Amino acid sequence: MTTSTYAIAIGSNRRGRHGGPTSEVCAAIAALDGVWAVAPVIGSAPLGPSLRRYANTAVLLDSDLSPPQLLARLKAIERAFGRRRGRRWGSRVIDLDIVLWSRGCWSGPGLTVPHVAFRTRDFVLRPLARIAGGWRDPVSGRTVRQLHQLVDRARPRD
Ligand code: PH2
Ligand code: MG
Ligand code: MG
Repeated sequence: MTTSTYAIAIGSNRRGRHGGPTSEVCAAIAALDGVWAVAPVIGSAPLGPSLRRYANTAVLLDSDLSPPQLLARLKAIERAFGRRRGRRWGSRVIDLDIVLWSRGCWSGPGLTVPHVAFRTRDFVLRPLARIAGGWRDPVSGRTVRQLHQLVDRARPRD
């Protein structure tokens, strides 16, 4: 496959061998190939059962990999960082999610692109809007900036 661009959301709310969540996020960015834009790292209140706050950011990268090939690479990095599969949404050293792909939509076993829930998540959209505000979601037709404005208006402040 020829080169395409991906938006990847990154999150951590657990210490790992690199340090606290922000250090884990930065180490994960360094482990990714083809990164050409990095959003500021934000702190965010946990969505779901975990009690620990998250460090979140987003990056843009260019890759020759197909979405399932890139997903396999992201999972390998998660494993190398000591991520364990456990309770859904349990605390994690690192989480790497494919959010958008420059070729549009992909659907296969265990992977849907665009990410099924990114449109309602402030912790994905706020960083992503800083580096890809004009990227248009092929499903809703809204840009990342517009999607972020919609969730930001409804967001409880933390
Ligand atoms: N990721 C989750 C569940 N909840 N909450 C925040 N604030 N940030 C995350 O990255 C996050 C979450 C599942 O991937
Ligand atoms: Mg996630
Ligand atoms: Mg994930």
